[in-house]
Amino acid sequence: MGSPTAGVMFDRFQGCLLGLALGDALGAPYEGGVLERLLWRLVGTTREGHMRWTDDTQMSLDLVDSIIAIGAIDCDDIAGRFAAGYCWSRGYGPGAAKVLKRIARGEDWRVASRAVYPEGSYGNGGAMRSPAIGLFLAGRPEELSHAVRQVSMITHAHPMAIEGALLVASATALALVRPDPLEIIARLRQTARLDVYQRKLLIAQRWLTAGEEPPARALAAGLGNSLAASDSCVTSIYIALRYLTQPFLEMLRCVAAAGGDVDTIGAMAGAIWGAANGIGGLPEAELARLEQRERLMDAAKRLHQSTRL
Ligand code: AR6
Ligand code: MG
Repeated sequence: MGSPTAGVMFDRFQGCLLGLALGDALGAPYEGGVLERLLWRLVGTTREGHMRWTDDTQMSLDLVDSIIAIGAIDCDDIAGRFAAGYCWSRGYGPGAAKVLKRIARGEDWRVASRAVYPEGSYGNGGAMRSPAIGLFLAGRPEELSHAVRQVSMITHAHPMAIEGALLVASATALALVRPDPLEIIARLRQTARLDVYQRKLLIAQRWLTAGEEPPARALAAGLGNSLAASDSCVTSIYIALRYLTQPFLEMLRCVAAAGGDVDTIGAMAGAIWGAANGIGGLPEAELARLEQRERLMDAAKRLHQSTRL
């Protein structure tokens, strides 16, 4: 199998960012308790009638805009863009919202990121934006690992958040060039260091190898579905790989059935699925209802141009 051409890569970059935004926007109505769902019914649609996405997509766009502007990973610039992009109605996690408000007031991100939790946040907020780094540094695993760590630290300095972000970024980078589920999961098992990730990746590998899909409840119990990175990153990776050759909306049905942090699990799974299948694989009717579709497509185009892929 030869390397994908630049045209195929371009299609996959767009698939990744649009897949992330679509998984996010389609998952958002299912997230949280009764109050959160009621609130999303009020703010989840734009004036033009388009589906809004949440902080997952906003922070991914902030990150891509920074990479395009600088041509490299610059955490001070990224932190400034994260803070400027903050908007309460995008559903940011409570800890992340506080960190971003501190940065907006002029606090150094190195201080702000430890202000809420001294060991840093272990939420999945570092992982949900990491597919963009997977695209930018695909094929360069050492640079990827370093960049993911740095960018996660801006808001999510906890080792669990950082390793979750690395796994999601690596899965994206691997799906982009060689979308073979068993190969990807084997490579991720070599990457994982923390016990919780080693254990969950082994479960995911067994399920993928056996070709069996556990009932939604067993999936959530085995891999997790909460907003902790250790409870949603492997879940997203497993679902994306399990459904890699099936329709995008079938994959999202599985995400919704597993429950919990549906928008972020949908965003991460959507990004990995999209990196493998390209924008052509995404459902047209849903894409047409997505807010700022042109902006996302343009960001993917310019991010692709900034690489040699
Ligand atoms: N100690 C105790 N609790 C913690 C810690 C810690 N070190 N770290 C995180 N938590 P946050 P996110 C708990 O706020 O990861 C949005 O919908 C704590 O309850 O950093 O950016 C996003 O789209 C904290 O509020 O948010 C994601 O789906 C929570 O974990 C999701 O929320 C989340 O950490 C998480 O976003
Ligand atoms: Mg979200």
